[in-house]
Amino acid sequence: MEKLVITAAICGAEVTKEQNPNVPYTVEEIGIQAALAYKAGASIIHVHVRYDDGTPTQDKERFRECIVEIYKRCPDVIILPSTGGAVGMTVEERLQPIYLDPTPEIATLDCGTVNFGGNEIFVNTETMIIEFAEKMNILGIKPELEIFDKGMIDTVFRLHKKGIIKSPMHFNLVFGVPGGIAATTNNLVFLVNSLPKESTYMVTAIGRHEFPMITQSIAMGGHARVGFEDNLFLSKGVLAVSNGELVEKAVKIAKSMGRAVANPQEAARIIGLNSRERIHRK
Ligand code: KMH
Ligand code: ZN
Repeated sequence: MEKLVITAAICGAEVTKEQNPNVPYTVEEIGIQAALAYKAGASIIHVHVRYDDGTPTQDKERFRECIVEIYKRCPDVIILPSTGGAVGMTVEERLQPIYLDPTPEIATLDCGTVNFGGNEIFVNTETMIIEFAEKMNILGIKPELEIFDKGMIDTVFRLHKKGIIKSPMHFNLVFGVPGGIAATTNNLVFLVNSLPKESTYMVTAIGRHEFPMITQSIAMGGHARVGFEDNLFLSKGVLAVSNGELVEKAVKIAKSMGRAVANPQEAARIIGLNSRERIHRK
C-alpha cells in the first residue's frame, strides 16, 4: 500500500472561534496552525483565509500573505487553496487564489451543487465547474475533485470524456455535509468502487464522523483529511487545541494499522503533482 497522504484543512470558511477558540483567523494564527499540522505529519495544507475578525474571504492578497507565512514555517509543504470559498461568493471571488504567484500546484474543484445545511446552497453549476476546470488547466493546476454526492462523480466522468478534466484524477470524497452523502461504510465503499482504478482519493468527514471514516479510508488504501474545517473535537466533548492534535491522532491510527505516513515530496508523487520545481525554485 502507498504511504498515507494526510491533508490538514486548518480553518475552513464556516467554523468560528466561538465554537473553538483555536480556529485561526489572522495571518500569524494560520501560519502557526499550518506548522503544527505539518510537524505532526500533514503533507498538504488546505487553505481558506479569513480577515482578522473571522470573516471568510478569497482575497488574493490575503491568500498571498497567509501562504508566505505558511512557507516560512513549512518550506516544502503542499498548499491546496480553496476555490470553494464560502457559500454565496461569486465565481470571480472564488477563483482569485488560482492567480497567485507562484501558481498553486493544486486547488479544489467543487463538482456539483449541494445543500449546505439550513437555507445554505453551495452552488457549483456545470458551467461553473467547466470554467474553473478550464482555467486551472491553462495554469497547470491539478484539480482536487471535491465530491459531496455520487452524481458529482458522474459529472466528473462526463467532463473527463470531453477532455475538460484530465487523468489521473485525485478525488476528495466528502461525507456528512447536511445535504450531501451520509458518512456510512456502505457509502464509502460505493463511492470508492465508482472511481477509476488509476485515480487517488482521500476521505473527509464532518464532525464526529471524521475519525471513523478516515480510519476506513486508511485501511482501504485511500488518504485522509482532518482539521478544524471539518471537525473541532479530538474526542467526544474534548475540543482539539490545534490542527496538529488532529493530525497526530490520524498518524497514530495509521501507524497502529501499519501504514506509513508520506512526507510532502512523497505525497506529491502519490497524488500526481508534476510541478514541485515551479513552486520551490524560488
Ligand atoms: N466552504 C465550503 C462552502 C472547498 O474548499 O472547495 C466550500 C469548501 C470546499 O470548503
Ligand atoms: Zn475547503
